[in-house]
Amino acid sequence: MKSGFVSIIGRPNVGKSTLLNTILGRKIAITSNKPQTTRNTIQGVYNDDECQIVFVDTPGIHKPRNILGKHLNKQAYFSLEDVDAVLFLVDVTESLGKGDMFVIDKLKTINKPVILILNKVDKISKEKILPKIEQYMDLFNFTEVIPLSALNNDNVSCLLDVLKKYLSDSVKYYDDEQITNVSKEFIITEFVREKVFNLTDQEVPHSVVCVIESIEERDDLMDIYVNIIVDRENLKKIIIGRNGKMIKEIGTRARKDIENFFNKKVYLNLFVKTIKDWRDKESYLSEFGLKTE
Ligand SMILES: Nc1nc2c(ncn2[C@@H]2O[C@H](COP(=O)(O)OP(=O)(O)OP(=O)(O)O)[C@@H](O)[C@H]2O)c(=O)[nH]1
Ligand SMILES: [Mg+2]
Repeated sequence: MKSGFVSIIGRPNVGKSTLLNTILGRKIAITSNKPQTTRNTIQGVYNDDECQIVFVDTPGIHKPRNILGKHLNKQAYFSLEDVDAVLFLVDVTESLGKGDMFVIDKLKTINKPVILILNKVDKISKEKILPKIEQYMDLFNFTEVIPLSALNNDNVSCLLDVLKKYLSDSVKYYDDEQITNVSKEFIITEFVREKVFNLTDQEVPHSVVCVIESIEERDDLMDIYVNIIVDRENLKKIIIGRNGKMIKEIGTRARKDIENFFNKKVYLNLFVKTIKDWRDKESYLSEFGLKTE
């Protein structure tokens, strides 16, 4: 039995969380077509007969323009410590640019095997992949290069095989049935936040924080109350939608994910509040790496 930690890093929106979910065969990390979806590092545990690999999904690394940006990068950088290997994910449909250089500069400061993952190969023709690999290899000495499609689960098993040779330990960090380190509360609020990301426009989701009010559990039933906190009154209106249509859709979709995850029947009650009406300003601000004065 071999075991180890592997960090998944890269620019925002390249498919890091999608890859984690595909590897685990279960959805634990939220995904969206908007950058900066992931705000916290999340560990996902992969087990097979030969190994246990703890994957660390991270917020996308980018040139920070504000305190939230710095906060997200810091978490991603932190994940580079104490891991056996690093997966550097790139979106093969995007051209290599300043954003990649920003991450590669960081990779140069760590002394770890880094595997280049060219993700989203389902979106381009095969002949275009090789020149991409050459471009990246000119910039950094990646120990391996693996093209794959996280979304279509294409070539992901090859990545798992390759990773086995990098595992340095032989202890199990997690019990077989435990698939993540994050709490029940975190998973629930993330599923709600994901629906806000997926159903609203660009400006809305980035100021959203979801907080559990209460969870009551009886037998195979969960009664859950979640507050959706935003920083402006007009965002509250957008999230509620005309005649409550939007909040209803967010609730229906989030409930399905929560039911699937916990395998229980769920009653999900959502409330939208603005930060000025919210009792716990500190927890809202800390999501963005901010503090109250
Ligand atoms: N076509 C295609 N789309 C993909 C693939 N992998 C991910 N995506 C899409 O890319 C978008 C971003 O995926 P995420 O997994 O949220 O990306 P991320 O790197 O975790 O993003 P951040 O958390 O914001 O840093 C989503 O719309 C995914 O469905 C892939 O292999 N092929
Ligand atoms: Mg993500």
